[in-house]
Amino acid sequence: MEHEVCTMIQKLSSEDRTAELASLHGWQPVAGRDAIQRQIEFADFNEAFGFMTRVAIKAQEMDHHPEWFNVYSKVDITLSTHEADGVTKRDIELARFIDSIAAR
Ligand code: H2B
Repeated sequence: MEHEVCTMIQKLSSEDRTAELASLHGWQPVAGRDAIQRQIEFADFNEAFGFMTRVAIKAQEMDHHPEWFNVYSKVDITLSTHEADGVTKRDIELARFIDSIAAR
């Protein structure tokens, strides 16, 4: 393994994770799991689903997908990198995109 190039995506260190979280909008660590979560409320279902559609297109482009739950105008999003079993820069990139399109 010593001479093998490592292509596995790495979990962020807890220092990096804390710093990245502070630069995001409204994201919280998930209790009992290495993941981050944000809940966003929109005006109605139409706004929420429009947002989800934009995130879905981005997720497909990135090949990195959210875990999410929607009830009417609320969308609950959890980001984690399954292959790393934790938060990686891919989650931060997707979170930044989400923040950039979510109404503040
Ligand atoms: N999304 C997330 N959140 N984590 C992953 O590890 C992941 C993914 N892996 N989307 C991708 C797809 C992988 O399963 C495919 C085969 O590239």
